[in-house]
Amino acid sequence: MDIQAVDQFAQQLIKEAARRIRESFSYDLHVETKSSDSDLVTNVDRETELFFIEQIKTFDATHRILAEEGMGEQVTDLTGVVWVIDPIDGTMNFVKQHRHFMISVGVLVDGVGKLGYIFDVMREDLFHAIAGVGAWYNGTPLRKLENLTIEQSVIGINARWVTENKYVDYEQVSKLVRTVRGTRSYGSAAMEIAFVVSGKLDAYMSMRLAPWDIAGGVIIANEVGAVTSTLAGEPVQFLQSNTFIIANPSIHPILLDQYIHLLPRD
Ligand code: 2AM
Ligand code: CA
Ligand code: CA
Ligand code: CA
Repeated sequence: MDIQAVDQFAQQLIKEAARRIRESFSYDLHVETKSSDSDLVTNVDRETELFFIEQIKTFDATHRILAEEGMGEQVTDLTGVVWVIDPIDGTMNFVKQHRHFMISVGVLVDGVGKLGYIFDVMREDLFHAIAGVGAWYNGTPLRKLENLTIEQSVIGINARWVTENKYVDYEQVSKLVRTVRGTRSYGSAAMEIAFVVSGKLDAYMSMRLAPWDIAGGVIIANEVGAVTSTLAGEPVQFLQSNTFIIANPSIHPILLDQYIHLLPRD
């Protein structure tokens, strides 16, 4: 695969998809719920995903696409070139706030992340990386993350973490919330990951994320030294949903060892 050519194509494609999403505000949005009242999808999520699939297949018919709304083919292995795409990450923000939603794209070759993109559709801000080459924010190189303490950290965390839940001991998380400098919750996993790789947040954690929420971000994270794993400290997988944490390397082990105590699962 010609990485430079795919990178150029991907950047143009993402910007064009974003332009179409911005235009969609001028026509009717059809909002439906999926697994629950908080799990939303719109015609624009689906249309954007279809646009990606058509354009990628025209670029190279051998490339496969794993995307949230399932408009592509079934992808059950990662051989060859696989694009892992979330056409709109933060659909609730898209519907309610008309901002704070991302396009997230990761390009894998034989299961290894090669190109990663997170694009803020309304701000037209691009975070991207080429594995082994570097990572950029709107063309400016992102720097390696600097060490800091838990007390100096600002952490992306959802309010559910400090209520009773089936994943973690919430009293330990409450202790973390009282220890850190601040907490934030943005409602788009890709946006929070983009903030960690650019040092605007020092960690972000989620009890359940799918491959398309994290693929682009994990590839960018590797280039700046941000550590990604499941909450059990295992490597993240691109074919299944799991718990997720991304953090500055100086606090990742402390978060897992001292503050995130997984509850036994049946
Ligand atoms: P989405 O907007 O693409 O659905 C919201 O807190 C974040 O979690 C968003 O990034 C959202 O992505 C993601 N999310 C929402 N529901 C989810 C689910 N059932 N499984 C995994 N991720 C989910
Ligand atoms: Ca969704
Ligand atoms: Ca998502
Ligand atoms: Ca989505």
